[in-house]
Parts: sequence; structure tokens; C-alpha cells
Amino acid sequence: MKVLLISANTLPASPSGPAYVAGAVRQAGHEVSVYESLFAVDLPAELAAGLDGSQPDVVGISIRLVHGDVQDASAPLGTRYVDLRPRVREIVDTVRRCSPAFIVLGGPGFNYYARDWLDYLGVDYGIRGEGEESLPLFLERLAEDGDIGSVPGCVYRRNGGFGATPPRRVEDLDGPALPAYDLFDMAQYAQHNITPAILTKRGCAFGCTYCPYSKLEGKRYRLKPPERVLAEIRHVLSHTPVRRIMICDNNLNAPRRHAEALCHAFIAAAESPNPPGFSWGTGDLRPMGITDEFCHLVQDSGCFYANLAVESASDTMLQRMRRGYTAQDVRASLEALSRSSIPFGASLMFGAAGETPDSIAETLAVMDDYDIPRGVWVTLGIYVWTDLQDIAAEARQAGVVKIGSGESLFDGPVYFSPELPVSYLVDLVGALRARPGYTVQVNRADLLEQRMGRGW
Ligand code: B12
Ligand code: SF4
Repeated sequence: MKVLLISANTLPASPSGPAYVAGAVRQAGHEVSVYESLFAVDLPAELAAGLDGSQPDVVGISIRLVHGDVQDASAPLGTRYVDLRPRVREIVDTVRRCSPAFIVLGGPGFNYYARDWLDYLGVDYGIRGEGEESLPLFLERLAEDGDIGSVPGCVYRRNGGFGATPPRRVEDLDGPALPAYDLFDMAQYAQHNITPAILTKRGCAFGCTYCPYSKLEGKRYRLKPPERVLAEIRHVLSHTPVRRIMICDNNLNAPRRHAEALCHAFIAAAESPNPPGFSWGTGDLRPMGITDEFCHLVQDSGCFYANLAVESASDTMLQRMRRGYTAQDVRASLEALSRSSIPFGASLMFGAAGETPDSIAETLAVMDDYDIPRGVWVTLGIYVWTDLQDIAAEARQAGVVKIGSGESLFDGPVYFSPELPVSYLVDLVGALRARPGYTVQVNRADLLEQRMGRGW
């Protein structure tokens, strides 16, 4: 079959999901082409030309985001909320207008709201979860006129009803093809400063109250062997002018032995010409077990950036969020990183259940003891994406998501601890922005602004 995979992304990010899926579909014997919507100047015209050129039988649309918040000094509280759904609708409308191809949806932004997306777009099929095995199987069944509804992860609308088959995880991550970055115009990503990203494992052994990943990906780790990771890096580097790779795993250093094995493999690879010298970064280093020894290994293996996912340094909040470490662990991690020459940043997340002005002051007092060379990224407010986040129940209780009133998670509700008055939050944003090296993102600043009027 001829398959066109569309990366329906609106904010800058590496097309990792579409690349992995494209590789798997190609390995299954299909002819694959890709279209990246991120750089479109005239999306309908460009996509129409792509459809005309590739004449696909099937169009797979990878939905990365539903809601986005971008830095904008002219917007309320310096963050502009963007509803990304209309862009996906524009893509679907264009495909329908220009091609008789069968449409199937997927991607991280699809998984949470599969049914909402099908209804919103008037599309009949989508696949939740990891697509490397399920999309090729779906295509095989489609070609045979078989039962596509029973493909793992398939969600569908049929005869006015809705059906779903549970997703299945890819057990052996070494099995599927390498991510097909060769199909993408990698020079264009490089021009936009987007570093290609790969995944070295799936799973999360923790269970933070605001995060669904351990339920989505499973608590057991599925690890890629270091040789496989190097093969992916070699492949990516042979198709991009950049010499950098982002590792987009949850918690790079859990399990720690996996992170260490990768670092050792990167150090050994640096002595061979293939892959040519490269450096790597991570957005998610967990503040646990970050010792001097670990930092040396990370540094020696060519790390160009590491974000320490602190989130809070108040013991009360760390327990409420079930982060699984203490303020002392945060301090020990910041100390070890400060002694290393790793260019590191840190992220904080304020507003989860139980957060008070005092817990925020406690966190900031810890951060003030350290110099964070790459700055601190603060997010205010917790998106309630799915009931798989434990915080969803608290959000419903607090009235952030009103049960039965039609306010749906698809509309992007955001939870702020009721113990944080809006006037305090507004002052906090100003105070944080005044701190050198601090960047602040207020999730759904538009909603907060509306609530200001209501004394919420
Ligand atoms: C890494 C990451 C980032 C990195 C990106 C780095 C990079 N260079 O890629 C950074 C830190 C920049 C980032 C930022 C943001 N992110 Co982010 N990010 C992720 C993360 C952790 C991993 C994404 C990834 O690459 N996974 C690896 C690939 C291989 O997996 P995948 O994309 O899911 O693809 C698989 C399946 O989805 C499926 N699939 C994919 N496409 C298709 C297509 C078809 C047809 C089919 C059938 C299947 C299929 O198969 C793929 C292979 O298994 C996800 C959470 C997660 N664990 O998924 C959030 C996630 C995508 N991010 C999210 C958000 C909201 C953001 C931000 C908007 C946050 C913010 N407010 O600023 C920004 C936006 C940035 C942007 N420009 O897009 C949300 C999106 C949720 C939503 N409903 O909108 C997620 C899901 C996290 C969450 N909250 O749960 N992010
Ligand atoms: S926030 Fe990180 S550590 Fe916590 S459950 Fe999510 S992925 Fe796991």
C-alpha cells in the first residue's frame, strides 16, 4: 500500500513518533512518504501537492498536541494559549478534499481523547498507543478487507456507535525498524533549531499524581540495548547536519544502570568514527542518585544539556505529588551537578494539590542556594489530560472539571491548588519573571484571567 504519514504538529519538536511509525510501516513492505505540517506556509496548497505526488491509499495523521502554551509577552501573564485542534481539522479537510485515501489517526495527543477526536474530525478510525506493531497490522487487515476494529489500540465509529480494542505495548523495542528520519527533511529541522530525538526505553516505575505515563507505558521498563540506541543515533546522524541528539525518555537516569550503560556505549563510540562525534541531551533527569561519579560519566559521554526535573523542593509537596524523593535529594543532585561541568537547567511545577504559598516559598529557597547555568523553567498549573492522572479526581472535586456539565477534558482544563489565590498567582508570575534565568509558563493563562474576575 502507499501510505502518507502526516506529522500534525504546530509547535517545534522533533517528529519522533511519526519517524518510528514510518520506519515500521516501511519495514512491513509499504511505500511510505511523510508530510511535516510544522513548517507549512500555505498548508492546504502544500499538502494538496504532497497528496497529488504520493497518491496514498492510506493517510496516517500523527497528532502530537491538543493544547499548547507559548511564551508571549503581550498575552495575559506572558503566556498565550493555543488551541491546536483547528489545525488538525484543516489537515483532515484538505486530505478529504484532495484524496480518496483512508484516514487513520494516532499519536501522543490522540491517545487521551480518541473518541473526542473521532467525533471532532468526523473520522472513523484511530489507533491508541504505540504504533510500531499496530499500524502495520491495521494496514495488513485493511488490504485483506479483514477486521480492522480488532487491531490492538483501534478505536472506531461504526453504525452510530463507538468501539475500542485495548492497546498493546511493543514488548521488544529492539524489534521494530529504526526511526525513518531519512524520510524527513532534517536540514529544515536543523534550520529551526530542532534537535532530532530518540527514545531509549519505555515505562516508568513511579506514579506521580499529576502524570499518566506509568499507567500508559507500564511500570516495568522496556529497555533498548545500547547497541540498538547507537544504531538509531548512527542512522539519525547520517541524515542530519546536526551532531546532537535529544533522548526523550521519561527519567533518563531510571533505571540508572541503563543510563550508565548508554553513557559507557557513547564513550566507547567516541573512539570510533561511526557514528561521528556527537553530543546528547535530556529534558528529564530525576533528582535521585545524581552523584559525582554519575555526573562524571554523563559529562564524559558528551552531554550537552540536562534538565533536572526538580518540580518541587518542599517535602510536603513531594510527598503529595508522590515524586518518590526528598528535598535533600534535590539538594544533593544540584550540588553534584554544580560540581560537574554539565550544562544543566532545572524545571519546577507549581500548583498541584496541596500547593500553598508556603510550599512555593520553600522550593524557591532551596533553588536560591544554587547557580543553575541553563536557567529554571517554571510551569504553573497542571493540565488534566486524562482520568489516568490521579489529580483528575482532585480536580473534579475542586470543581475544575465539572462533572456532567459538559466541560470535557478535551477542552484542556487546568488544575491550580485551591489554596493559591489568583491574586497571589498573578504576583508570583511577576516575581518569578524578575528572577534572572527564570522562564515562566502559565498553563491556560486565559482561564486564570477569566477566574480573576470571579474571585476564584
Ligand atoms: C519528549 C517530549 C517533549 C519534548 C520534545 C523534545 C523533542 N525534541 O522531541 C519537549 C520537552 C520539547 C516537549 C515539549 C512540549 N510538550 Co511534550 N512530550 C514529550 C514526551 C515525553 C515524549 C514524546 C515522544 O517523542 N515520544 C517518543 C515517540 C516515539 O512516541 P510518540 O510520539 O508517542 O509516538 C508513538 C505513538 O504515539 C504512536 N504514533 C505516533 N504517531 C502516530 C501516527 C499514527 C497514524 C499511529 C497509528 C500511531 C502513531 O506510535 C509512536 C511510536 O510508538 C511526550 C509524552 C509521552 N511520553 O508521549 C510529551 C507530550 C507529547 N508533550 C506534551 C505537551 C503538552 C508539550 C508542550 C505543549 C508542553 C508545554 N505546555 O510547553 C510542549 C510543546 C512543545 C512542542 N513544541 O511540541 C503532551 C501532549 C498532550 C496533549 N494532549 O496535547 C505530552 C503527551 C505529555 C503529556 N502531557 O502527557 N515535549
Ligand atoms: S512525572 Fe516522570 S516519574 Fe512521575 S510518573 Fe510521570 S514519567 Fe514517571
